[in-house]
Amino acid sequence: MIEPRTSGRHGDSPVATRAAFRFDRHLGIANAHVARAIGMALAAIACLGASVSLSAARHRVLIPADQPVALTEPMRVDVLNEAGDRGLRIPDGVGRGWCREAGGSAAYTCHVPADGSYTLWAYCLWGGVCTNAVYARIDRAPAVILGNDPYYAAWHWVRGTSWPLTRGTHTIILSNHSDGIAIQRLLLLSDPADRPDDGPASYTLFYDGFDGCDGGNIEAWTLTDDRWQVVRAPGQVDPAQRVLAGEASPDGPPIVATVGQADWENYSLNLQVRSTASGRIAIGLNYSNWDNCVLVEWCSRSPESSSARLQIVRRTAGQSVLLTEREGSLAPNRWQEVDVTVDRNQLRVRLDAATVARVPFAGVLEGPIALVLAEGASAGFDNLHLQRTASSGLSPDRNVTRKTGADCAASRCNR
Ligand SMILES: [Ca+2]
Repeated sequence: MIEPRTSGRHGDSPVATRAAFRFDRHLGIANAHVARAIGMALAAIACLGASVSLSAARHRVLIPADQPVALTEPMRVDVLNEAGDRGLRIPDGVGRGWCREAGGSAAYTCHVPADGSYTLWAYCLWGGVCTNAVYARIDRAPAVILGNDPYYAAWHWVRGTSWPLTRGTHTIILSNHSDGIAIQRLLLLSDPADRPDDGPASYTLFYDGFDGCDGGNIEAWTLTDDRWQVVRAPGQVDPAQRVLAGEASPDGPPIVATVGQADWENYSLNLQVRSTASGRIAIGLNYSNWDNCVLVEWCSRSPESSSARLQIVRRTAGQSVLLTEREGSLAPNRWQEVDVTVDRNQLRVRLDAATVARVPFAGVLEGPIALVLAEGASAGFDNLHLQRTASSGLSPDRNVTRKTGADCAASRCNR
């Protein structure tokens, strides 16, 4: 069993650049069809704050984004495509809210027909890796980030946070997180398994491609030491891509990179990994701390073992229980994709879409995750994506074109 260092600090932020957001005329045409389809599907409820009851306990509240009750620059109501659909836009280059370069907000009122927990969805168009989010809050609740998903230059639904709401009138406020964004509709759904009728949907809980315009991405992480770096990695298809790379010493302690919050739950994990030196490469799940987590570990051949193997280990109060062990390894110097999901009380690990391990698992993936390197291992990680797992068999719709995102052009915030 590998043991980590316990000290932690944030890593250096990547200097990055920022993509110009361009409204694509062809995109406008293509998405006009989607928009019209959605418009017809929702025609019965297409009025400000209108709601329909789909069953006794299932409600939808649609809020067209072009009808704010209050609006401050640089947010504006604009025509968003060649079909003439209108909505909310923050033009590109007017300032990023999260950097406090600009403000801007839009307020909407809506009527909620019954008490319940409502999930906010928004039909959005993001420009790129630096222009893919807004802040959203309702009434006096704290603002949360809506978006930060890796689907660019294509209209799609984004699943946001959920709020407990009482029957009656509420106010949703969107405010400037990133410039270069557009939103056509907001939708509150009382059933967590419900989703908008049409159009692709993103269930992103957290995404990091380490190409951040700002250094903000890596600041979400806690790194044990400077053996973790965000670097331009050889071997990526796009040489401008940055990745999180770590290099453990053969004799030193494991190095660990963690990200996540205690209230993250019910998600699946997808990431890319490229092993560049053998040793132990692990993904820590449900990572309260080193003594309390589940480890998916690839272990190289060693004096103790004649074969490379994959282990899944549950650690509870520092005690380890081996859940499964089988032969298997990561290919050297090649990007591979790892999926970890929990479904029907089984934890399943897939490598390049092939199932490589499956073990009984009570509960869900929840809380932070960790990347661990030990015994001389080095590896790069990229495109770490946590997606909310819908509770009733819904799976994330991955039909949206997944672009790597243009490099961001401006440096980080001046803070
Ligand atoms: Ca990347």
